[in-house]
Amino acid sequence: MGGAGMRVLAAVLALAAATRCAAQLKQDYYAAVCPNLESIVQDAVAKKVQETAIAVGATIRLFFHDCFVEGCDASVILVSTGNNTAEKDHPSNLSLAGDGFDTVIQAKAAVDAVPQCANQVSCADILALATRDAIVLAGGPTYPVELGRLDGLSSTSTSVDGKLPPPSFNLDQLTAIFAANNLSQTDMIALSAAHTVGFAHCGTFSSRIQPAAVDPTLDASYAAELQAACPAGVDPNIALEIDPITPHAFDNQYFINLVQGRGLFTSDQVLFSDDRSRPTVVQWSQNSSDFEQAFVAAMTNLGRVGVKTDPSQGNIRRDCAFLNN
Ligand code: HEM
Ligand SMILES: *[C@@H]1O[C@H](CO)[C@@H](O)[C@H](O)[C@H]1NC(C)=O
Ligand SMILES: *[C@@H]1O[C@H](CO)[C@@H](O)[C@H](O)[C@H]1NC(C)=O
Ligand SMILES: *[C@@H]1O[C@H](CO)[C@@H](O)[C@H](O)[C@H]1NC(C)=O
Ligand SMILES: CC(=O)N[C@H]1CO[C@H](CO)[C@@H](O)[C@@H]1O
Repeated sequence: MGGAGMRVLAAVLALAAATRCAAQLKQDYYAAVCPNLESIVQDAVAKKVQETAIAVGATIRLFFHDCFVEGCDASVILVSTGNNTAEKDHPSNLSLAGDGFDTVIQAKAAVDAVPQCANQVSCADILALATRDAIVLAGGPTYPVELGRLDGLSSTSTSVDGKLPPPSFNLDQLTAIFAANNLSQTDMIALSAAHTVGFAHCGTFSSRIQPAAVDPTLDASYAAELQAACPAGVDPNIALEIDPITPHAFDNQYFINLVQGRGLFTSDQVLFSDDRSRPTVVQWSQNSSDFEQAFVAAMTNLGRVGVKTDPSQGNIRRDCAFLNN
């Protein structure tokens, strides 16, 4: 075959591969092996959230970190071993709350307790389902979850470097790191609204509230509240609600806060400060159904990032925290 023919063939194969990858996740992936999967996971997540509402934010953030490092493959759940420091022990794991991990462990145990389902469902898919269920339990929109992800075969601390956005990022940096994950700027703005629930430690925003140089994009009275709550600046033991107005509700209050100069991180407030994203923030602050529609689309896209569907790339872990041996 000539060079041109090769190139055409390569292009056709690449297209076929891309199409196949996108098409391989499907809602009813486990219909035959575990028909009640959705309700089993939902019940387990509801039980966990009833025990501690902290599990809501913790689970949602865990899913985000999983997908942005090596794809949505539950690699973030693996623990470090004698030979290997895992993703979760990277310094920027910064406080991935233990209740997120436990939500997945509990849901996995509930799935495996049903003989038909035992060891049939990946931890990556259980995390994707649990995230949706946590959002719904907090009053957010429901959406169908695509399934069929395999669990990854490795997890290394070094693979986290540069993959997660720090709270100091500006709009261009945020847009670029989401684009690297096939997510649009609109997806990025919508997904940032996950900060409508959950907690943040003082050190993640302390640079914005230095008495000598308070970030001018921050509302003055909110800045004073934050200074009072984080007097020493970076006390690692203090965490505040990211959305103090409706901290437990998954709603569009996040965008209302941004319009009022009450975004907690630089990366939150910049979505309003920057002319290019402000119209979207204003729109979603005024229309929660428009926000919910964009959020559902963005979560679906997030759930497709780097997924592994070929048996050479992954498997179904028996214990989410350990590789099968
Ligand atoms: C846009 C860039 C993002 C940045 C810079 C960012 C940064 C952060 C930081 C610094 C924290 C506080 C961690 C702590 O101090 O404990 C946090 C918490 C959180 N983030 Fe993000 N995040 C981003 C996007 C996302 C996305 C896309 C999601 C999910 C869709 C998400 C969900 C959460 C949740 C739910 C919490 C609260 C966690 C808890 O209560 O345990 N974040 N984020
Ligand atoms: C560590 O590596 C050694 C040699 O490569 C191997 O024999 C051992 O099983 C590994 N231990 C763990 C806990 O992975
Ligand atoms: C929100 O936008 C939709 C169209 O996307 C419109 O049908 C609806 O009336 C709007 N709701 C509010 C409260 O403005
Ligand atoms: C982004 O999409 C392209 C084309 O579908 C795909 O080849 C690539 O693996 C995707 N990247 C991620 C991080 O999912
Ligand atoms: C929850 C968790 O795994 N936290 C770890 C994050 O990383 C630091 C530093 O590497 C560890 O000390 C934490 O235990």
